[in-house]
Amino acid sequence: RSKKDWWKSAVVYQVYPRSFQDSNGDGIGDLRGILGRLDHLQRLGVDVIWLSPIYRSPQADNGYDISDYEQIDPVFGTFADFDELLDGAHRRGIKIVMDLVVNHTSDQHPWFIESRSSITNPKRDWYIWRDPRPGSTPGRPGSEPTNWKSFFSGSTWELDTTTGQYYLHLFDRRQPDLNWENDDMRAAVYAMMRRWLDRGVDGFRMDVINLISKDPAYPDAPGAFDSYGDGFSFYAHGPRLHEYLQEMNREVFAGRDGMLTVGEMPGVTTTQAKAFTDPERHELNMVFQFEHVGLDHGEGSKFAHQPLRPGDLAESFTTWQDALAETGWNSLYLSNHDQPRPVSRFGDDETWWRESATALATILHMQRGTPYIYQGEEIGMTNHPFPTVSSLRDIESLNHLSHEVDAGASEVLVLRDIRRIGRDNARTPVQWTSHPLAGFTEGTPWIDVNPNTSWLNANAQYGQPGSVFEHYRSLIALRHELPVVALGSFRRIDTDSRAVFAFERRLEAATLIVIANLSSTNTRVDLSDELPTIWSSRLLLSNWTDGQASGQQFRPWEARVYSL
Ligand code: ISL
Ligand code: CA
Repeated sequence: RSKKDWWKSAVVYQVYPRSFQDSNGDGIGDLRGILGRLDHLQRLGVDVIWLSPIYRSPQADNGYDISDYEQIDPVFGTFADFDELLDGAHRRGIKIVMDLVVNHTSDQHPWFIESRSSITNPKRDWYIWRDPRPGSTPGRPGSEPTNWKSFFSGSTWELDTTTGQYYLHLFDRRQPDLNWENDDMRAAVYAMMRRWLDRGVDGFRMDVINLISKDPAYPDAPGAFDSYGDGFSFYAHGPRLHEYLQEMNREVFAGRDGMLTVGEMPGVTTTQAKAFTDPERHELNMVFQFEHVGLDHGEGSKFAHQPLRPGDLAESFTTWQDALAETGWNSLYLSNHDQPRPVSRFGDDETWWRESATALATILHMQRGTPYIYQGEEIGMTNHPFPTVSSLRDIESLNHLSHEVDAGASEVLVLRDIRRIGRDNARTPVQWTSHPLAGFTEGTPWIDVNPNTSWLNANAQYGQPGSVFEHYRSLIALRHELPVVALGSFRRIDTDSRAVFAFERRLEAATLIVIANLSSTNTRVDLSDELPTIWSSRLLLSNWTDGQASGQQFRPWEARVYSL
């Protein structure tokens, strides 16, 4: 195994600091809280922590709105706390990768405060300013420079009355987009990144990095005049994206070994992902693609629902495994801080909670690529039954709610959609204990704890054979022990059932066969043509731990890994 490509055999764990562990009773997770839980991560066996933003921020989008890239937000702690955490992680052999949010800043960042102060300010061009549409009344819907719809509802443009121009914000109006066309701005970002690497961090997860280069013509999206249209094809994957990533490589990463880079790329295609992660091009180690987390999105909005069909998930995973088989590298994930909980979304969190959580983990961790575990996923945390709109915290959900209600929708129905797909599902506190506050805080948590912490918590799972936690631990250990898990080739094996995901992994003399029943009913798996002797092969791992695995009969969500 080459040391240079260490990240190919690594498992990454995402910490969303606000919801991980509070150490001082203010109800908000913090750096000292993470420090106190490093034993959990070491026990799980992960190699890397990806730390969601801890920089100074007004917290409009929980830290994805940064007002100072080089300070720690006081709510999370101090630089002394940060250095202690970095050191504590490194002493345990765990690296730390920082979140890098440079498509936009907070509107409270000094760069933006300067930029908005006058048209002639030297930082004016660090953001994206445009005149109102000619002949329109500035401030009125329809006078925005383009008709693009924001990720967080409404227009992507906000009128700034100081100068009468609009600024672009693909996300909330408090998250103005940086202008990557500006050389000085890019140089400032690279210098900031170098200072973090000098401090000892091990790489970056780059927030919406495929949005930093926009179509310089700023065309309208096709669509009705008075409603906002989908401008994605104009603001994503712009003409200079590859150039910027290569420049960043030269300016920031050249001469530094052992770094990990992963670019978050909503809407990225397999062809594009292959190019971004082709080592010859010196851009990124891997990207987060979004295909499988869009399978249940309806037309036009994530809040519109389209039920998953059996086999959809397996088909999508297979597409990506096949596409990046020769060139490039996949990241693998079931969830993150923007997604609902996978056991509730893809599994069966009522009848087959443990079985479906472990089956989903098995099919993910047995693929080729670098797996990412989102905090709480390793104990099978579920969606939260948000009872009322007052229990919601997420800016995306709250903006969506107010836009829909203004447009005449029923609050009850909007809340139903948010409960299913909203980001707050991922953001309830990690459930460490059975105490009503889950061991997360001794104060008032900033967002409610899921009441199921009474039985669903880490303490109840440590050392318990077959628990979700112990299953994740086994999967990670298997990846570290057997090079075939991280590096082997992937080949899907067809069976006659849509609910079954079966595949082969192969590296030199080693062959693994993974078979999972991704449904809540008993299923027969017929492999008599392809692998007639499979049922007498060595069973390496199973999520039904009763030792009763019986050949081709698969019980609900039964997942097995055989070694040939
Ligand atoms: O959450 C999503 C689904 O609605 C995504 O569209 C998400 O907004 C997109 O993946 C970008 O996410 C990243 O940038 C956002 C931030 O709010 C997210 O938390 C972050 O992961 C803006 O910085
Ligand atoms: Ca705290």
